Amino acid sequence: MPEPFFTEVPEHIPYGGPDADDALAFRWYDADRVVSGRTMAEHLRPAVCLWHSFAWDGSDPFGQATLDRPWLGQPAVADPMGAARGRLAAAFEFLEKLGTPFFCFHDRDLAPEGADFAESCARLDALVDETAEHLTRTGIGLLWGTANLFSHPRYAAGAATNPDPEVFAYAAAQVCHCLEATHRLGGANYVLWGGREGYETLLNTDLRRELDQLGRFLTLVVEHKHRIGFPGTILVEPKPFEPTKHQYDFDVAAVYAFLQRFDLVDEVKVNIEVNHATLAGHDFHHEIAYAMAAGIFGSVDANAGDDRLGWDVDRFPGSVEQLSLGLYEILRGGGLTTGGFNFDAKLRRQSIDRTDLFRAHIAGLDTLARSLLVAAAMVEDGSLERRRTERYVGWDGEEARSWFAGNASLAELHRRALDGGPEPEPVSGRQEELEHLVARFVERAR
Ligand code: XUL
Ligand code: CO
Repeated sequence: MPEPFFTEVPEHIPYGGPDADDALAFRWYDADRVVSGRTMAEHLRPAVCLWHSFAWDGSDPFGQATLDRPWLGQPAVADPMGAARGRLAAAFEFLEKLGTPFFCFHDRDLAPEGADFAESCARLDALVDETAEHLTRTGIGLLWGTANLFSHPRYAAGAATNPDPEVFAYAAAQVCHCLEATHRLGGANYVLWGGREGYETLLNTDLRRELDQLGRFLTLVVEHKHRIGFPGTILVEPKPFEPTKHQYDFDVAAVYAFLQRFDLVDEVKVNIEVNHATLAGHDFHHEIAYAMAAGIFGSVDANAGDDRLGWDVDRFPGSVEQLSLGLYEILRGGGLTTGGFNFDAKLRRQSIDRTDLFRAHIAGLDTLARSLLVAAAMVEDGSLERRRTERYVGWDGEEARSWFAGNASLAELHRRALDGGPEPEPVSGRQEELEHLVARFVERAR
């Protein structure tokens, strides 16, 4: 076994309860606590992402690396595979100590790109074998795998939507390999986030063609999933922009329309990221509710943003109210199936202590757990549901039901109004009361 990396952290982060003062203890996340018939871990299926936590060095567009990640930088140049193994060992030490049931990765978070495609595959395979050993030893599972189709310069103009078919073919080969790796590791889902599937300017972009390419690409992925017998869910992660000016998977509604056009609604679901919802001008609550209504909800990326920054900071989730409302929709829809809650907990550039990574994840998991308590209480209490249902009670009447079923034409409804049909009476939406009610659940969650 390699030397421990997180030497200031005990073997296991304990559950200390809401009044715990210890920064390295959970106050709300108690993995085995049963809430509405399932344990917290079963409800949330939380996952640590390797990307920003282990494969990012703290550099930003204005400055160099600040974080203590001994497997990046010079060590990665001198001995890329040794460095990658060191990183994987540190990641699993972290996962075991934190006690989360899942992790997730981009292919390039596990293994560095090689001199050619064959070497990249061989490197990934070697690290996947090593990951499989870590999974057997620890009992940790894989929530999802994904291919990084956005960092390498070949993808600057997109992967599936690139004007050059050779890039399309290269990306297809990379996804093929990563999907098989995800399958080998028992992954519950496979994610496609189209970071560069979009455009910088319409002046050089054939929008229609690029969308068709994206549809063809996703269809190939779905076909391959069935060919290899991957039982997991294929997930698309919407995001409106960044890094590209406009991304085709803009929000849940755009993805839903796209899936319908390419006849993929029954094959693909969405991975909804909290801050991507905000960037698209929506509430997280909206994106979850929309996906639920469309029957394409799959999983959550709980990365949060900053209220005043219009870009993606991928930090740990910190708002109980925001997550409670999303979780409320998920629970009233029956809860998660193959999905989970992943988050990056991308640190601020000044958070240079190794232990900061634990603090961020503990805080994020506590936010998720507390939100789960709030959401479960709202579902069990039932008064929000009742009030929503009551608002539509008029539609239970026989006449209204027949209109809904299509048994009235526009002209017949016109005639009905002329013949003295009743003047509708406005009623209060009672929004203040509802918001006050939600506040009560947030206050009382224990
Ligand atoms: C980028 C992002 C990614 C996806 C996976 O904004 O959210 O981490 O979750 O590629
Ligand atoms: Co994400």
